Amino acid sequence: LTLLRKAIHAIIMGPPGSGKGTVSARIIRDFDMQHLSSGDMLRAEIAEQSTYGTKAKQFIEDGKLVPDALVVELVLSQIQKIPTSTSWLLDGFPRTIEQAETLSTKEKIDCVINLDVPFETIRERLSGRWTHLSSGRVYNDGFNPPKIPGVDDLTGEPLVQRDDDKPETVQKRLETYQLQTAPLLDFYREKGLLHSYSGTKTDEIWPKVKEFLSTTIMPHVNRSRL
Ligand code: G5P
Ligand code: MG
Repeated sequence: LTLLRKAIHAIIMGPPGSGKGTVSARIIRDFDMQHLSSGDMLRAEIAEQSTYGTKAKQFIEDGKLVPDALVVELVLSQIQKIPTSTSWLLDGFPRTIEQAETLSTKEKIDCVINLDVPFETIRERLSGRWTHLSSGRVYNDGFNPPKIPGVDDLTGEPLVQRDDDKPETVQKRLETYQLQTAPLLDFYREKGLLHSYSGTKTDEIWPKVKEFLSTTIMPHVNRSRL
């Protein structure tokens, strides 16, 4: 089966805890796309104690954004490693108008998926989140618990609670989002790229995202369930 298809460049946006990681995992399961999460990249840099990581750590712990120059360099260098024929999905980047403008000078963006989830729902969720740091896989006590508590399903490695999931840091992250990232919605709406999905449950949002993407990208054969 050979199909002529063009690589798609997509962005997934939404407040902290809106389900970007969860929806991204479903997207890459069902579609041929590479997932690039700026948060996962930064946490990997911190774990390696690299120069980037050392600079970024305190901002993340304070619920603030890491400076634009640092994140832009990190994310663009990862995008440049992806073959031009491969579709990609950016998660958590861009997060400021300046980041979006720099990105648009380097890469063409085809669509922006926005997860519009109420802050109240988010505060509840993040207190029960468990993360496998090296892969970025996320679990939740109620919603999708790991098979064995505290252990990643695929690797058997331990799960951790992110340092920035403390309630006071979550509140700060939501404020940062409102102030610095929400204005991006208009930026992409004006370009006609924004596809926004509102709800309190990923299982209700996901079928709509999937339907939209199916009009743009070929799903994997026989894997499009769940
Ligand atoms: P991150 O890593 O990008 P955030 O804050 O944008 O972090 P986060 O917290 O990773 O976003 P998410 O990916 O949107 O959230 O959500 P998720 O992990 O999939 O879901 C959250 C929880 O809810 C999980 O436990 C999941 O299982 C559960 N869940 C999902 N759906 C449901 C549901 O329907 N029901 C229930 N009950 N639960 C559900 O960025 C971290 C930091 O890095 C820096 C910043 O400091 C940032 O704060 N950073 C940047 N700084 C500057 N510029 C950038 N571009 C930066 N990118 C990262
Ligand atoms: Mg995430």
